[in-house]
Amino acid sequence: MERTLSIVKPDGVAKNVIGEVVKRFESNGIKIVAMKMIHMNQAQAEGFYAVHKERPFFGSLTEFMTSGPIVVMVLEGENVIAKNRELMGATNFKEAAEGTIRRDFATDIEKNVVHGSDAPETAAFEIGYFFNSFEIVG
Ligand code: IDP
Ligand code: MG
Repeated sequence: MERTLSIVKPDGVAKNVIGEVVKRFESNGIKIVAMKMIHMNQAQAEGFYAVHKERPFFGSLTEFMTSGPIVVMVLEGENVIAKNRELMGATNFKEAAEGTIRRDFATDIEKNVVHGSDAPETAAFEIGYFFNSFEIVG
C-alpha cells in the first residue's frame, strides 16, 4: 500500500470538477483517506512548491495556487503514486493522453486542474505539509 497527495487546483474547483476528479480516483480503485478544502496564502504556496523556486514560472504558479480554494486529498492504493500520475496526464494538457483528467479539463499548462506527488519522498513531504496523522483515516 502506498499513499500520495492529490490537489484539485483553483481552476478545477472554479470549473466545478471536484466530483469528476474524485470519481476517477474511486472508479479506478483508489481510496481517499483524507480530504479537505483550503485556501492557501502566498507563504504556504511557496513552501509547498519550494522545489520549483528557481523555475521561471514559480511566481505565477504560487500566485495561481493562492487565487482560490483548493481540495487536498490523500490517496491510498497499490502503486497509487504512478497510478494517479497516469490518471492526471502530462503537465501540458496538449500532450496529455486521451481520457486523462488534464486532457479533459485543463485549458492551460499552468492551470492544469490537478497536482499529484511524483515519488515516495515527495508524497511523504506533501502529505505531511497538509495533514497530521489524526486527519488521515485507516
Ligand atoms: P506536474 O504538476 O505535472 O508534476 P511540474 O513540472 O512539477 O508538473 O510543475 C508543477 C506545476 O507548475 C505544473 O502542474 C503547472 O501548474 C506549473 N508548470 C509547469 N511547467 C510550467 C510552464 O512551463 N509554464 C507555466 N506553468 C508551468
Ligand atoms: Mg510535479
